[in-house]
Amino acid sequence: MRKDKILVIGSEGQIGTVLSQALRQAYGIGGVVTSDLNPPRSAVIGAFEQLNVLDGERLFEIVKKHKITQIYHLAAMLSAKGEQNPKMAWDVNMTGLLNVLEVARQEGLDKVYFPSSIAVFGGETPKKNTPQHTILQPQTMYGITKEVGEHLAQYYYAKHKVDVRSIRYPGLISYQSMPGGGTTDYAVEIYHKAVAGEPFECFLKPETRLPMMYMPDAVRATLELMDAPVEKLSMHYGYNVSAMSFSPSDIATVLKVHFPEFKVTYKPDFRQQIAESWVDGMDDSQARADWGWKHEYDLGTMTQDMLLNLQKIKEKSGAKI
Ligand code: NAD
Ligand code: AKB
Repeated sequence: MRKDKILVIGSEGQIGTVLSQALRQAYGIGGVVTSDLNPPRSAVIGAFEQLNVLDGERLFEIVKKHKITQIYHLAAMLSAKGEQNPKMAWDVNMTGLLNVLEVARQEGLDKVYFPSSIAVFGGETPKKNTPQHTILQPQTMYGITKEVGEHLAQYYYAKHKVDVRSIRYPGLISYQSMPGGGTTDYAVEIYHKAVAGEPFECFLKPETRLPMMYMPDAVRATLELMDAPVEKLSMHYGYNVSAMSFSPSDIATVLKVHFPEFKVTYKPDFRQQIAESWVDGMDDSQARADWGWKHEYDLGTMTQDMLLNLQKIKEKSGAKI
């Protein structure tokens, strides 16, 4: 087992639920402390600390108490919730990150992980095969906080030698946990509805293509980036990573092969405009060259795995999922 001591902030969310488990496998139960604003939804294996990341003093206390050496900072307000409360999105996403970077600087932590997003793109950003280094004109408060967060990460590395690492995740799809208020959430909900035998009303137009990734690829990307020797990394802000791009109608077509009766209707809302400001797919050659990133899952293989696991959960619970 490795000697690092990890703190996961935002461990009860869509990514935190799965990433914390993977980290415990790598670092041991005693090597990982999970934390969230909300109490844990199920029995926690290992140490858990309730934490509002805006409370810098409490964050310092936890880092000292557990002798933390690395932080995975996942707490944030995502794109759709962020547009409903932009001031709060700025506070949570920016002050939260600044508190994490300050504790890392002052306590001399080894590494920090800060997830960025395709939400940094918008406006004049090239939509197809979006380059690593390009125009960033985010159109949401969430995207603005991710772009500024990337600058802060690079600044803390250059100025204070805080080893911050970051990935621009596409929309993430998982069966273990539900998404927390983003624009790509439909791509998780649609699987749940199909398996439950219920119709699905999509909040995006059928032809809206977005970059997406299956959670096992996202977790592996995160761990591989965090494990990469620092001298291999050409930057300390968001790496583009790609796996697949699809639209609601593409995924509906694939699901209808498995559930011929499955009904999907479309009622676009304010999230349509957010989705239209994002890109279609990213050029991730820098991540591939620097730390050997390579995706595994496409829409077909992800769908097989999602359906298998959701069916198992449904059978186990004996109820609707
Ligand atoms: P989520 O909304 O599912 O989870 C976020 C967690 O943070 C929640 O458990 C919430 O309770 C917690 N939290 C919120 N405010 C907090 C605070 N003040 N203090 C402590 N905890 C707080 O989000 P997620 O999908 O797991 O995303 C994690 C990170 O990855 C975020 O930074 C997000 O921007 C980024 N990301 C996610 C996706 C995706 O598709 N899920 C894509 C791109 C980037
Ligand atoms: C969202 O839709 O807000 C997130 C993201 C792509 O950052 N899933």
